[in-house]
Amino acid sequence: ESEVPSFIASKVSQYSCQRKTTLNNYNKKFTDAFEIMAENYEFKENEVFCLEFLRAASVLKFLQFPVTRMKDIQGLPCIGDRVRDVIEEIIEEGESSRTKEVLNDERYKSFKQFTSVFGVGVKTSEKWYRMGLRTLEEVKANRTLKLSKMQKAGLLYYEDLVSCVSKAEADAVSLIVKNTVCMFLPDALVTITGGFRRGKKIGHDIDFLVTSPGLKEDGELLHKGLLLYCDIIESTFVKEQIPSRKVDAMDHFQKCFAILKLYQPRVDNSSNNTSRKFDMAEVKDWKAIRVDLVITPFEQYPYALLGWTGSRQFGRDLRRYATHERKMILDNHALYDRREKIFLKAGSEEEIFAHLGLDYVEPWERNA
Ligand code: DGT
Ligand code: MG
Repeated sequence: ESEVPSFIASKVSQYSCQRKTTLNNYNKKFTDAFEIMAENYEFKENEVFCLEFLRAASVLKFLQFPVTRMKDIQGLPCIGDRVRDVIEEIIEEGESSRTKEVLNDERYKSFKQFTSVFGVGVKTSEKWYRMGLRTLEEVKANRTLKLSKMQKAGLLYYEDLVSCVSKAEADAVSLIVKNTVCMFLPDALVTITGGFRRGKKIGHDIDFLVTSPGLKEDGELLHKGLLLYCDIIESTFVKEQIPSRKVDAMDHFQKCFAILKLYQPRVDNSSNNTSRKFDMAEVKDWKAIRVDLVITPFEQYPYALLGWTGSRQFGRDLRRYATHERKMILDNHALYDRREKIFLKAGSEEEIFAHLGLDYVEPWERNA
């Protein structure tokens, strides 16, 4: 047949925004290990080592074949010595002793539990760990802790929230959100972003972007009732604000980290009709679901869409690429050309890629 382009490791870009990464991962064995290592460094607030493992994971997710020999990774970018050691051990032993150590580490195990609660990050986990707390049971039993509203909600709906969101649930919530938003804002554009837009079948939350051609500066949309728990962050965007250079900076949109009550038809597993009446009263017929709603001005919508579609690594690399290769600054609101001292307008994601001189990458190819 015609020429199959042979794979040249040294031609692989160090930026994931110049690679196409689908959900088809041939190297899960390695990337799972890297992600555990990265998470442990995140818990230790060692950003450099954390990013090193996340970048390496992203490169291996891109490969169209499973790595079986050290020769397979020769010439690839973002594979430092620490990463190489883990790969070597997995190839030889089938697993990594470093990763196993992390999984058995008391601090890692506690942080993993603590951060699984909505509203609890590394900072809070650190505080609890220093207080001698080790498990969520201990956290719940501790009467002296001052929990935020968000954390209280996180614990109250914990079981529902840790069980992931399915695509079917995302579609159901999407209908509800669209219908509700359209009651207040008839010409609204409501788009699912995050992992579901990248084609994932499960997620930890559902991310939505809301805009409309006539959207006022501060939509009062979020201040109307629909949510079980809602932490509304008001917009802090200032017009013509130069994008932030920080790769992981939060954006300035009005947004809401919410928990939505999704009513679900009950699945009746009991064949025993006598117990049924009793069960029906007990069974909860809804599930708590984490939803992020982001409200954006119409002109910023393509930038917000690109930023919120992710993946996180893809977004980081887009910004890093803009800064280092184009002397531009990209964030979720705008793209600023530092040489020309102008903001580059865009009506679609395609136009943003074009401004950056990048080939367009489809959402399902952004699973870096
Ligand atoms: P998931 O929900 O765990 O299945 O995976 P994703 O990819 O949907 O991740 P998620 O929901 O945490 O965030 C969606 C995207 O939005 C993520 O890829 C990057 C972006 N994003 C979320 N939060 C922030 C933030 O605080 N700052 C910035 N710059 N971007 C964010
Ligand atoms: Mg998400």
